[in-house]
Amino acid sequence: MFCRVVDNYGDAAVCWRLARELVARGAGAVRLWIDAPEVLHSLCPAVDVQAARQQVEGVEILRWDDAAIGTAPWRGASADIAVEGFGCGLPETYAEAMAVRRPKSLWITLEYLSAEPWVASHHGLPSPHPRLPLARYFFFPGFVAASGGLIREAGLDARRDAFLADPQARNLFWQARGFAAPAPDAFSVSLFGYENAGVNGLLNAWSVGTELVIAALPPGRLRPQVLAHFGRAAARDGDALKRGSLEVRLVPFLPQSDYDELLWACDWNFVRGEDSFVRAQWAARPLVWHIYPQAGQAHRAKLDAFLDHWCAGLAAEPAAALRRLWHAWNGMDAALGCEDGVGCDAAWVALAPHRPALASHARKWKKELDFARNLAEKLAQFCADRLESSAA
Ligand code: TRH
Repeated sequence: MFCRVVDNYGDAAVCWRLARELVARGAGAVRLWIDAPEVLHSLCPAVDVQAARQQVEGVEILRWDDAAIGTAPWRGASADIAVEGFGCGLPETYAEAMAVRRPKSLWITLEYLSAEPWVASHHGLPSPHPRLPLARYFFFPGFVAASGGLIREAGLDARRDAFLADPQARNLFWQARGFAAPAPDAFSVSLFGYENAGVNGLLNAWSVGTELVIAALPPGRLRPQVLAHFGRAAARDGDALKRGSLEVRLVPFLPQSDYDELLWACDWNFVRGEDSFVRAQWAARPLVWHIYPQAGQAHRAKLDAFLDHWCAGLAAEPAAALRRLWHAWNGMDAALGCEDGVGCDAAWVALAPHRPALASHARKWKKELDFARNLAEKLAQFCADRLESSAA
């Protein structure tokens, strides 16, 4: 598996999750080439940022740089399957080694997750290499049976259920980050996103309500704006910022598995990108997605396509309230020609009466996704079928 970190955590997060999942499912030995092991280290502290080569959780991790490519152990001995994460390309020498290998090896281009209808017809299509005689295919994650599915490890539900059934586990989660567990009648929310003009409105709405709102804020691109909202230039993990009915808790950046616990510990989750977006769905809680902005506003169709799926079967009013909040949070307001010209504060207030309906729908949505086959399983099967037919 090859991974180049373009920005943020998502590229590394998805490749790392898939690599571990393939190992856990016994799909074979997995070697992950990554150009920024320091990003992986943030997600998994056991990863040594200095090591050129290491074994973590059953995955062989190699630093991907030009020098390493020149002396790579796979020269002339490429793997059965090469997975290219998010169109990052494969090293030329590697592709050449794949082309002459017998039996032939397979090149999988792992694409971005989307709920758009075209995914079903594009998933699994061949993508002939312009120069080399290589079998290369697109693999699209997705929410429908005809897509590549979603990454989910075996035992995730059991881990979540055990956490939720054990109040002590919840207490320990908060205490380890320097806070007491929120009172049972408080509303807790996690706040992971990019810079966002809507955050002031949201914080205002939470601070003037009658219910106590606990917002857990990890470090990152949104944090400076939240600090500015409280008139703070700097703050540290473990600090709490309070105004009216709102308490913002500055939580540290958590290892990936602990981030799941944050999602489970909160009533609602604001997430972004790709991997946190999927994990919030497995958490079976309502979510607000800050989608990764794309050139030409291409992300807007992607966001609406997902909303269409998520809201299917949901009553019209909660669906409209949720749609309005997602649009406001993503800046898809009247100024951009979108019908929902409300700010996040008004959108949140309008949504409040629908929270119980949205919470129960989130559980229903998660159950529906349970029927979708796991991405790692689908990928392994897809590759086995192609390798078998090329050998025949
Ligand atoms: O970080 P992201 O925004 O990632 C991306 C990249 O921008 C990428 O270029 C783009 O292609 C992709 O989005 C769509 O968001 P994402 O995908 O949610 O990845 C964040 C990961 O960080 C996810 O695995 C959850 C994890 N995480 C932790 O492990 N601990 C934490 O405390 C937090 C807040 C997140």
